[in-house]
Amino acid sequence: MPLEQDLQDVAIQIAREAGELARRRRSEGVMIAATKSALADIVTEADREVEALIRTRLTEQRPGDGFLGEESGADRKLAEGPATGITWVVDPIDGTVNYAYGIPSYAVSIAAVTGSPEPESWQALAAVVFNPASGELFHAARGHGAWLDGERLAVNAEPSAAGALLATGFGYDPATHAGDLARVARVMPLARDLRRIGAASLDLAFVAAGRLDGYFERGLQPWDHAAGVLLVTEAGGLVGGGGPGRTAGTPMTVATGPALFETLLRAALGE
Ligand code: LIP
Repeated sequence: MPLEQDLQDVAIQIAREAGELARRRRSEGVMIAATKSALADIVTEADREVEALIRTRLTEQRPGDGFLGEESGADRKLAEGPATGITWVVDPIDGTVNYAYGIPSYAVSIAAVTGSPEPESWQALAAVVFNPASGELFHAARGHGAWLDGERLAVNAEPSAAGALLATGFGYDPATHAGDLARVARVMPLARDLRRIGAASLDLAFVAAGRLDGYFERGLQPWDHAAGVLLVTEAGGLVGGGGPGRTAGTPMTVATGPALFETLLRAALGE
């Protein structure tokens, strides 16, 4: 079996177990453990517990790989470069605020990347985005397509004449909101409507599935977009942003079908 598909299978199995734990903890009641970059940037006990489970399973099944997780950061191996050249980039519960409020739009996001652990230069080989509340598991292996429940996914080639159905998000730092709202005002002329789903991994999965024509957001961290980006590109979409060489990353992430890409990227970047 090609490495990409082997890694995808490992990620699918672990995402299912991790998602089940997240869903169970949700039903038992959510404990806020701490706040991070801002008062609104919360971490729950479940975020930490689910990440620890994923890390344990990966160490059991893929001992030589590196790990970059939202809640536990990079491990020692990253600095030296993982023996296998593979790094797992993990967001245990993407959409933590949705999770805390009981909105069933959150996901376990797991990606296997190779090359340097910098989003600008890594190459994603396998990806899983699993929403345990809906039971939907989106997955992709590089060169083998993006899938949901056995259906091959494809982005919308171009939006309808009514305009594009777009999604976006806002960071936790209130000081960034005015700029984000100005960006929305620049983009709205392209849109038939806007969605704020609250989890970048699901926004990207929905672009891959053709449920959205496009998505744009400033301020994403590597674990927010690592898996979703491979879903979009394996579904025939384009991803870019404000990073070096217009790569996706914290400055800006844009994902759409081919027809809308340049227009949305320019509007999002204010070019
Ligand atoms: C969230 C992203 C979302 C963004 C939020 C937050 P988290 O990630 O998925 O797109 O708008 O500000 O970054 O914190 O739930 O893992």
